[in-house]
Amino acid sequence: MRAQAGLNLAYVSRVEDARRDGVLGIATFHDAPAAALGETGIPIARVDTPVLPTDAPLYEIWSSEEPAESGQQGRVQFRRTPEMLFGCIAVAEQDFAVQDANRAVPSTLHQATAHAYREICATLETQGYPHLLRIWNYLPDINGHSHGTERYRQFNTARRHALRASGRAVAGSVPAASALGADSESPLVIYFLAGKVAPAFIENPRQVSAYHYPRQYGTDSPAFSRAALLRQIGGLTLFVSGTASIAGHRSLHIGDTAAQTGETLINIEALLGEANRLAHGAHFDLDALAYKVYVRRPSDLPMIQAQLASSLGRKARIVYLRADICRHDLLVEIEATGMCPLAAAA
Ligand code: 3EB
Repeated sequence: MRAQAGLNLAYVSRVEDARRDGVLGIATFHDAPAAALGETGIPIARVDTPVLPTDAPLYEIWSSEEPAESGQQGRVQFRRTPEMLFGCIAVAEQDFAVQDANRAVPSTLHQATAHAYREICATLETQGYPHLLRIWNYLPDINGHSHGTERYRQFNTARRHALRASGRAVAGSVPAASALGADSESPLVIYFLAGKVAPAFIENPRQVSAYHYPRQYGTDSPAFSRAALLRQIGGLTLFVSGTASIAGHRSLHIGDTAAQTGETLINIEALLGEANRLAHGAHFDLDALAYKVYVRRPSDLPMIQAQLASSLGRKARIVYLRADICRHDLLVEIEATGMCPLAAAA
């Protein structure tokens, strides 16, 4: 009998395949007809990033064999099992005050981010899932500027302050994450997985930890880990954060998408090496992960596809999205998830 990893991930393009048993939460991309999913109480994060190459519908489905129930706290919609909680929140910047002539009001993105993170932390606290494992952040106009700074940096400041104000770590025990641009008309959309037990947080020996990036990348460093490894009774789940062509803290291969893709794969391999040292008996292979690839310029897609096909083989599951990446000089970013069932103890 095949042991279940405890948590499952599928990328599907047909809504019928999204209506399966045990679904904890769904992310849809661009115009996936989420209405067809019906009034199921399952949290759905609606992310506005076009699917490449043809803008076909795409559903990212997180599921589990455990009994689950849905709920809502503030603006956070969630579904939880005895072990895990999937949640999502969408916050429109228009909901927040713009400028006050007499006071320096933070940007609307700062306010929306702070609000979202405070609500997420409050939900985890109240529902009893203290460990944030993995979080996906989609910010409209991520490379835009206002208030004298880039919007991604505003997001970093607000995320860091809100985590700290909620009594949480901003370095070390911080979740695996992705932070990408979404359509400029989109709200801030965040979805996440949290658990009752802490994962192992993994850093990349080739990279400075993002939470220790020097100030040239912003006054407040990004609060995320390079990967998180969750151990459940049925198996291990590895969450690899959005990974790019960065060594040390510098972006490499400026303007060269193929070289950036290669460097990114080297970074993911380095993370797999770290994960496998911690996985005791289980093993994650590069070609057995599920990949989500963010492409800044759609015209680069064929080259990236060809390169990943030759590096990862045909077994790897890969989906592609059009998205801006948080540094203007990065052309591609890749996140990944691995599931490794453990044999049930005799
Ligand atoms: C990097 O390595 C690329 O701010 O949550 C990747 C994953 C990146 C997550 C985040 C940012 C984030 O710095 C950018």
